[in-house]
Amino acid sequence: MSTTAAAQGQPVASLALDAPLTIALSKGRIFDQTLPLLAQAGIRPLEDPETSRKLILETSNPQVKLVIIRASDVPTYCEYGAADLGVAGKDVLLEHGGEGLYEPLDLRIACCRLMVAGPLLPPTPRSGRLRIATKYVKSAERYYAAKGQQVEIIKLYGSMELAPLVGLADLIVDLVESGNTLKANGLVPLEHIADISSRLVVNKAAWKMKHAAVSALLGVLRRAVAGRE
Ligand code: PRT
Ligand code: MG
Repeated sequence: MSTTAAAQGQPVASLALDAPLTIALSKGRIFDQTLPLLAQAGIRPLEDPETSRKLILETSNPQVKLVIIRASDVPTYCEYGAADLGVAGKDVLLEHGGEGLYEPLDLRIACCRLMVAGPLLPPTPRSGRLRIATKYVKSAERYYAAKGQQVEIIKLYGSMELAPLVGLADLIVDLVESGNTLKANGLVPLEHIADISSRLVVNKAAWKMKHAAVSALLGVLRRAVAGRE
């Protein structure tokens, strides 16, 4: 068990960085769960994204800015260097493909499972092929291809749980945390596809050009994650 201030959750002196860093985060669970980790590096946002309309937040470290964007846009901002670093769910990274990015650290936050779910009674496919509704088209395609099962995948952007209830699809592929959303809609988790957590991603050019600053921050975050185990 580590006895460092970071491991004990005590405030730590602000990290000295020799280059400015922009970190992309999405509002909600990722922002909320990344904040205590950044606090271990002395990085605290000066405003709350839930109440501020600003999309760029200054922090207690003048070298560090946070950009607040949609969860699924985080890999794109990092890939193109609009942000040096970001925090993204593995579900989002699997869909994006991870081009132009390094993924050096599993932050072990925002954990859930990517699953096949559906009604308790197994569906009878109308045309021989099961219809699968999902936001996670690539992950679903890979999963069924690996099983050697031909399915029809229908892309949705949200409320996947509705699809089997209204006859749009036989099954869904979605994230499950407590299982309450499935249960509330009369669905059950059926097959486990992958364990999901959020990852620190780094733009490949920033990794080289701002190596000292990126690795200083990475070091503190790595110790903060390890200190929680
Ligand atoms: O909301 P928006 O469309 O902007 O983006 P987003 O939904 O991708 O963002 P957000 O903030 O909801 O999720 C960000 C990341 O959190 C995801 O990419 C996942 O990696 C992670 N995460 C962890 C989750 C959940 N747990 C989760 N439970 N993301 C979504 N959910 C949803 C799930 O889709 C389902 O609708 O919560 C519902 C299931 O929860 P339970 O507890 O009822 O099982
Ligand atoms: Mg959401």
